[in-house]
Amino acid sequence: MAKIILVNPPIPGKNPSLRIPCLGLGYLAAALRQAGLDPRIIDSPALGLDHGAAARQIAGLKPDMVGITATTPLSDSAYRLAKALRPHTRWLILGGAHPSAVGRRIFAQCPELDYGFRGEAEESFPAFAKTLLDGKPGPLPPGIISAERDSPPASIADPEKLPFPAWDLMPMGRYRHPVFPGERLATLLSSRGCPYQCIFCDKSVCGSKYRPRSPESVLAEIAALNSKHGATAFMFYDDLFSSDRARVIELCRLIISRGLKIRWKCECRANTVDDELLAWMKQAGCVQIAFGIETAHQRGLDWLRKGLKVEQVQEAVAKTKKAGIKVLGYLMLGIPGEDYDEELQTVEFAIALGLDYAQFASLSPFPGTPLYDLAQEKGWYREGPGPAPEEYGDTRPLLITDYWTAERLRRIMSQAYRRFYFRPGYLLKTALRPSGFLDLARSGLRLLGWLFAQLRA
Ligand code: B12
Ligand code: SF4
Repeated sequence: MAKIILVNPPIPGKNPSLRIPCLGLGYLAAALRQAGLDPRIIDSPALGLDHGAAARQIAGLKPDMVGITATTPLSDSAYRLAKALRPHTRWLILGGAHPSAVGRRIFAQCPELDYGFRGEAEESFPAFAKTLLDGKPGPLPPGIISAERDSPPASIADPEKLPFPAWDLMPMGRYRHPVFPGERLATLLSSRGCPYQCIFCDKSVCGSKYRPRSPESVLAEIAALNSKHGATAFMFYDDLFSSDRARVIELCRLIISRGLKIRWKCECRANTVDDELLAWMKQAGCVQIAFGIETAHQRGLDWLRKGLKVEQVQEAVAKTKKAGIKVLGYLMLGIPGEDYDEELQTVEFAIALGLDYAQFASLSPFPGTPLYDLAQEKGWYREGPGPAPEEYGDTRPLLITDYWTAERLRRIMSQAYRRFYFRPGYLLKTALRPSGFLDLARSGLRLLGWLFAQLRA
């Protein structure tokens, strides 16, 4: 049978602290299999493969088709791999957030590609892949782009109808996350899509329509991951996990009544949690919630079109902590209209909220976002290495204004991390937690390494 290899490209440069399953490839592989094809997944970051090793391994499999996935920070890495694999496969296709956002521009950047895919691929790609493998490419279905033809992103009407991701094709023993040290990890999407309009968010793949799955289907997926793959730690990566509170409460009720001993984390908007919901989540094993807090300033939140009030953030964090669930805050620095002192106030705000973890990022104009269009219009768009420890890839978009120069961004970023993580109170609290000392040593050393690199730069 024809061989299809789906590839998550290597992450060049920084060694990320997380190894997260590539759900998009898992979903796509399951759909290809359902269509009678025989896909394999090579998850290069999880397997620790660099470009040479990944290319050798894939070429050695003598693939008929190679499908590579790429976000924008990993697009250069994906192109590099595509160029290396060109002589070794008949069909070379790129999907994921990057082609979904930039469309046909991928062919100018990488003429070696045969096709690209925009949007959710499970429904339209498998039949098209069959026609390619049969040597008779049919009409191009929704989502498929070529150097000559664009297409709007394809969309799945009802994610409930999709087969579960092909976990058996993924290196399940290799994934890890600092919140769940030593545990088998799986990720889930219990819904897709989000109607909010945050200026920095790229919704080119999953779109603006919220499409929930039923609690029963999500529970069946958790139970299968637990019994067949030994997963005890779960991370929900929905854009809008908690917006339908009745659905989440029902899922929690099902997890509890099934007696599943699992721990999980999710991402929530601050305007969607309340005491009752949080109590259910805690009882069902939720150990961490991540909130997009972004900034301490209402003016900044409004500029980002976040649709949130500072008070809602304060309330959500306080309620989550009261429920006994840890809080991770995502914060953005380098917002136009906010100056250095105001960004320092954002760092103090993160401390005052009592966040357990904070992830600072520089505001980035990813293609596919309203911020990208604005950055192009104002001449703010640059590309370069990300100025924070978790920002990797060679071509990360940066927002460089007259005020937010690359040097100023680098300074505020390293000051934010130093201030938040190297406080005596924080160090002591972390060291006193069970397994906290190990966590602290691991993440502290990584952060220290990064901070030294900043000082040397
Ligand atoms: C989970 C997640 C992560 C995880 C893991 C990523 C992974 N390996 O999957 C972690 C935490 C590591 C992460 C990190 C980052 N992420 Co992230 N992440 C997500 C999130 C929330 C879900 C990903 C997902 O599972 N999507 C659902 C599946 C169904 O979609 P998919 O993966 O794109 O795959 C579908 C299609 O694209 C297509 N497809 C994909 N590959 C292929 C290949 C072929 C051949 C074909 C035909 C089709 C195809 O079919 C799939 C099935 O429908 C998305 C938001 C979102 N809703 O997608 C952001 C998102 C992908 N992340 C984003 C960003 C910006 C980042 C970071 C840069 C943030 C940072 N800290 O700096 C880093 C960089 C990551 C990287 N490796 O490049 C952006 C990407 C924007 C862009 N244009 O690149 C997104 C879209 C968030 C947003 N809304 O703006 N992320
Ligand atoms: S950042 Fe979150 S809430 Fe805002 S549009 Fe994107 S997915 Fe929706």
